[in-house]
Amino acid sequence: MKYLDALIIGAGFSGLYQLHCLRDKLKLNTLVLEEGDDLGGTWYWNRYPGARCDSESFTYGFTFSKKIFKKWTWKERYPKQKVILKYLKYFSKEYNLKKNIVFKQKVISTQYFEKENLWKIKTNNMKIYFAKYLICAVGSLSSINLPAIKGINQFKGQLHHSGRWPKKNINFKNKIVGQVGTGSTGIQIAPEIAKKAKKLILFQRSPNFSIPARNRKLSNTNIKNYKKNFNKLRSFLKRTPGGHPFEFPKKSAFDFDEAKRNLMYEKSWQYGTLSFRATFNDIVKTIKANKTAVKFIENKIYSTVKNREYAKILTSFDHPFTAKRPTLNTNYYEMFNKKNVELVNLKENPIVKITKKGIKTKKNEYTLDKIIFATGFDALTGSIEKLNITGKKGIKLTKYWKSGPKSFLGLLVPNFPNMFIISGPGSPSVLTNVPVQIEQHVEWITKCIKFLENNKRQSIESTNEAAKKWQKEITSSVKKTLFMKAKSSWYKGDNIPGKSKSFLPYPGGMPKYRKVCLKVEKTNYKELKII
Ligand code: N01
Repeated sequence: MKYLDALIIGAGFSGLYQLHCLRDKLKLNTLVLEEGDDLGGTWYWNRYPGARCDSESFTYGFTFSKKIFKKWTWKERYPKQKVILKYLKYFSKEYNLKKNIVFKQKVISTQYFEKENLWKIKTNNMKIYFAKYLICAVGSLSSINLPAIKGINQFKGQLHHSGRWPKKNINFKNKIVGQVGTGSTGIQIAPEIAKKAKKLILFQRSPNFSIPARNRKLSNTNIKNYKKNFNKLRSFLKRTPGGHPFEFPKKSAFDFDEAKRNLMYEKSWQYGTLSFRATFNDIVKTIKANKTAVKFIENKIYSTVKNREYAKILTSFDHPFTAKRPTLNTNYYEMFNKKNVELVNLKENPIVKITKKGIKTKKNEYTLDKIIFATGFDALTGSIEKLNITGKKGIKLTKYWKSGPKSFLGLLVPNFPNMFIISGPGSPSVLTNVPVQIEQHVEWITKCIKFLENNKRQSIESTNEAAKKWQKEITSSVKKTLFMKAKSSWYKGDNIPGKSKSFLPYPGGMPKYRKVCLKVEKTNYKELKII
């Protein structure tokens, strides 16, 4: 049994920075519990072939310290999973963080004791910790979604989910591989498997929009420049809605004739990055402008994929561009020109079951050596709910969130005092370049705890009114976007059977969100319940 000031769950970007802030700045007795056997969070688990971040490397890290920023060198435009892990290890070493992290500790329950004002945290090793502050730094995309397809346990070959990829190398040579899922992950894995496997059969339910990443090595001049411009970059990333290094222009798609518009799309297409959506200011706002981007992307797919039937399947979009998370790719569409790649349209030919030998669809049976599920996550709420959290008066978080997550700013939840969530539901989180959001959350939490400690307060908690008001803000913000036009999207919880259907992240953009958070802090958290 151990008594702590603060206990953090998760040793990814957010847990590591939070540990540094609470332990080194506030001098609190702080500990991190981590399920994995090393740090890294999302980047520890997602070690599938082709795993790479699609934010540009020099923006995908901490910016609170010039020294930390400058000492580390990103060598490619987009960092590989292994490189991100190295970066986090570098960060951890700089602040000697590992000494306050306990690995292989899966939290199985957490409970708040009102009289003692303590959280009790239990792990799978039956270790028990008590802490005044509980910080959930468990990541928005950590709880995997392995669909409950009939017969899934029958398969005799190897079956893997991208989000729990084994450490041991998987050999695809001379193998027939089935892959289910074509989101950001699936689009990265497939071209890598296709390079090695005898055959890759890709099972697509809905096509995703994908823009060429155009990864490359950074030149010495690139590296020198991004380091030199640290101050500018840091303030720029704080100004943009998604914490990315691009802004939306003033120009509408209709300020230009079709020929000029397509030239501008072409320029963005050749440039790569997630900034394609910011070619014009109205792509993400109006269906009419959005359709011009969709048409351009469809034409690109038709001009790349030689098999007309495949091109048709890959362009059978059921949502506007950006209504679901757009993806970046390296040779994804080109891959369909390989002889060893087959595309199955699950919309016309759905999976019926998984058998001992492979996947049986309505029309065929596919014999496979391996099945890869790139089927995503129980996003934003899944990893928090798995902590089995009980708040005041025995209130269970899972029950409290049954009809949708309720929180204030995604940071605090009514009835769960002194519990903070980093990048949780109700915050911009997955709609941003995540480290930018994480940094803002960690700093807000640190200042809040400092306020409580300096003023000798016991606890802070969101009121029901504050959480309701915030939910209204999310609902009204999302109306100004195209997100709700997607028939089915994990942003709305559609991918998990039985999950409540509400828009999960805050869609109003980082600058607006930052302003609200700052106001709460500057007014001494007066709309919250402080004891
Ligand atoms: O997961 P997804 P992901 N039968 O949910 C399909 C981040 N990320 O792991 O669209 C058949 O997006 C599903 O089909 P549909 C990023 O934020 C970042 O790819 O629901 N298919 C879809 O095709 C991203 O958005 C990076 O019809 C089923 C796929 O599986 C988020 O993580 C890299 C199915 C799931 O796509 C999640 O991405 C990777 C079923 N039963 C991820 N169930 C980078 O930074 C689901 N699908 C680069």
